[in-house]
Amino acid sequence: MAKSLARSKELFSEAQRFLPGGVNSPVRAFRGVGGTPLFIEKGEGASIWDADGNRYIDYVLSWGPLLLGHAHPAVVAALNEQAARGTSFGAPTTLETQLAEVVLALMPGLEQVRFVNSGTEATMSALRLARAYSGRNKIVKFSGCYHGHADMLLVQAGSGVATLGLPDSPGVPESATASTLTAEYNDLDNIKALFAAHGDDIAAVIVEPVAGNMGLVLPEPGYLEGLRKLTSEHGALLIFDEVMTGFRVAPGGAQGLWGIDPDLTCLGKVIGGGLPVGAYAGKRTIMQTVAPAGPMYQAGTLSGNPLAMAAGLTTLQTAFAENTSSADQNTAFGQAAKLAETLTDGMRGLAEETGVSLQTGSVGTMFGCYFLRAPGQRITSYATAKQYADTQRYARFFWAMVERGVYLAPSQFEAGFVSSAHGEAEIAATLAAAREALLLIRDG
Ligand code: KE4
Repeated sequence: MAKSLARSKELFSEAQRFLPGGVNSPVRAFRGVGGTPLFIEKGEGASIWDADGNRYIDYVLSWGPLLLGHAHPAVVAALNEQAARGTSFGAPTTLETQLAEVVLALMPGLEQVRFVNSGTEATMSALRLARAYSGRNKIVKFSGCYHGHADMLLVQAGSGVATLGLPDSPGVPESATASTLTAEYNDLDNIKALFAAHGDDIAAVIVEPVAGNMGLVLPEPGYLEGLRKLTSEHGALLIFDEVMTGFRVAPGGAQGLWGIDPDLTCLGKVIGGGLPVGAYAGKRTIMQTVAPAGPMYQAGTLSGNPLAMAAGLTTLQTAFAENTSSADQNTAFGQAAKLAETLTDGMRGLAEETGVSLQTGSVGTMFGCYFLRAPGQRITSYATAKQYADTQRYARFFWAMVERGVYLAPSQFEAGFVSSAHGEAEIAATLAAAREALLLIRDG
């Protein structure tokens, strides 16, 4: 029986009176899949409930932050306890030191960290730091990679901008992007040519080590190592934007998974456990450039906010604590990663069974699922994502899954996430729904 979404429709038209597009972030408006966005009223564990009371298994998880799922008791308790002691002081608290210690312990290549309030602030500040430290101006990003909405980065961004078809946004002055070079992801020759032309003036290369904003695209074997070698040879800093991949693809992020040592790392999402946080981190010699230790200015009223620190600290401590109760000494993270693999293995089996062409895979607790226009196509970059991804078919699949109680990213150019609150039952129910949905869109 079709789900009633009447209340979401009402709330959306009311929201549009007060908020541009009725939302506070474009991708939430469902332009990538059409129809009315679901207004969510509650989340608990792996589930969310919309304003009409419909329940869904959630694979968006606030776009990655909720590694433990919604309203995890330990996170809620930590927030309640801290709130009762005060929500913000604008002064140092030991919570910031504690979270920094845990982050640096999980990512041993990092020596110092600065907390900010979003991933956008993290990448914007890391690039300013790279320019301040190197004395150079140019920066390099990759088509299809998204690093937040700072002016200098809104050129051929992935994610929301790709979905909205805005290759670069109005309001971004030429001067802001004049020093931003764009290269092709997974193409070492392309960036080598760029360095040959501009090498001495490139301050930094910023990259999503696993691309999650054009759908899920893994680095080709040797690609990240190639970027590391090239940037070192030319004296440019390598910045890993691990806002999404940090503590999601592996306990030590992509840098831990593949043993790459970037000069700077951007973090966000998981380290805030659902509260607004971002961070940029790196070698002490570089981070000592940041005010007040050094001359590079960056500041924030709510940076290191006690509530966000408490939620992030509890999330990381809970996710990576050895689960001594289970025989296989698993961690909550390890369980979620196993389920992501089970999900995408299952999707590959369903693609075989139904004859629908999919490109699907997982890295740790992150996964992707492209609907391909024809069998045998392989998406390895933004150009191939735009060429091969069947966004119409994805949209039909998305709504067929909503109908069956599963909430996926409302855009083909996004990644999905599993939490430690998901279990075998959720994965089995999701695959059963996917089988029906694939048969429906195959024949429909
Ligand atoms: P925020 O400013 O949205 O906290 O972080 C920006 C950002 C930076 N770097 C990476 C790799 C990111 O994925 C993001 C933000 N991710 C999107 C999801 N594709 C956030 C969702 C949204 O824009 O509403």
